Amino acid sequence: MRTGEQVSQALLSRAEAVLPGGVNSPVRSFQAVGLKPPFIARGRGSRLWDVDGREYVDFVCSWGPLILGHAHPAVVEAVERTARDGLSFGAPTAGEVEMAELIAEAFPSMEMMRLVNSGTEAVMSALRLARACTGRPCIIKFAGCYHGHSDGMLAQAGSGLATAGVPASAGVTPETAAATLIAPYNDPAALEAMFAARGGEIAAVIVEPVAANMGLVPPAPGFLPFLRRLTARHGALLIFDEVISGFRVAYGGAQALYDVRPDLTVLGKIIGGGMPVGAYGGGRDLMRQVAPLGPVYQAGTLAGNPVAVAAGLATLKILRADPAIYDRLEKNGAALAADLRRAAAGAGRPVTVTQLGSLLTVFFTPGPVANYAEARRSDTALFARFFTTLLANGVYAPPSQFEAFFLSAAHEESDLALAAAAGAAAMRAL
Ligand code: KE4
Repeated sequence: MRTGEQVSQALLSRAEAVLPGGVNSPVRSFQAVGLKPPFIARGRGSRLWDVDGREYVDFVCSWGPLILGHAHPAVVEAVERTARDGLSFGAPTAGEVEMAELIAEAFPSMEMMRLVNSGTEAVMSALRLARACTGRPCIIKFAGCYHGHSDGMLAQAGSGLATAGVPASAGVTPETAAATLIAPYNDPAALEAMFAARGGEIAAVIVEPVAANMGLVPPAPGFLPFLRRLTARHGALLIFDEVISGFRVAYGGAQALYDVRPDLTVLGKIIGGGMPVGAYGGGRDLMRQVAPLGPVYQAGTLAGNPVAVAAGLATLKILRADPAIYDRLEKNGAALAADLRRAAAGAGRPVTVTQLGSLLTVFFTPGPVANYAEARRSDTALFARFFTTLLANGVYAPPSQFEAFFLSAAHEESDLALAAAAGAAAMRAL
């Protein structure tokens, strides 16, 4: 078996000639941790193998979709079986109906929905629908929350007390960004002030009900019910972006966990089981505004693709049949978080470890971490050194301080023990 990095490095050289940064999504470049990424050859259960034969315990799980672990036999079988009858028809199929019915059962707020190909596409469509239904132009998002790369969501806080967004990417126009207002997460007073100032222009508030794109930052007690009351009071829609939290923090997502009913929900990742599927949905009164019934256009060649839906359906059916999975995810997530806290304390390293179910983040700051400004106080150079030692010890963690570890149902005691030992070595080596 080859060791070292020869094959990965050769592939990266070729990749960099034809793909920006050698990758098809920026975070995969490992730029945030100052390393070259290993190219992955295969995965099974909780494990990954790179093209040079190195084995890892995987805590990225494709950034969330693989809650059952890699290459789950039932998921692979569903894909193989479906593909034998054809890959795509551009026509309605039974699988899409079954998928929508299953999601509607798990998420009662989603009486009607549309399947699309990614979380980005689902968010983009939900925002268009919110603007159409309210006749208002502005969207509130929270600093540190990520909702995919549609233009309006690539907006960041401007200078001073300005709440109107400024472009967070080249190619996004100032006018587009300015229609996105940026609020601090977990800050009711700031939201009240924004609605007092511009409530009549605000179509919706979009929120990660469990934030995981600034690292894991759970909602403060009462924050989500507050958002529900505030938006209802001002005639704005509440949109839960549950692309990560949906079917992860609970079978019914964060809206079940916190008992808050949004107007629209966005899903992705797990509902595709590793294949490209997104969804947005809500009350029938809203969703009937979507073409061909209503004036809000949204379409997609591969939306509801039979093979992708088969992978998602197989995944959701296993989760539905075994609710104990969520107890195990919480137990394992809490155990790993405790081990990492103990390792940091043993090394005299002040860190803040957040954990909720199968999600966790080690922030290299004394904390607290309740919003993006506080998350940004983390020492990203220390995180990069922590990450590097984990990787050298066979632990494939998310390559950024501002992402979350993902555990799967396939992670066993031995995986957690390996991660705890690697974490302790990494904390000592800082
Ligand atoms: P996609 O378009 O990547 O399917 O989904 C966008 C999206 C929307 N909403 C939330 C809450 C998300 O976390 C995401 C995508 N998540 C990132 C990881 N934090 C995907 C990884 C990547 O961009 O490569």
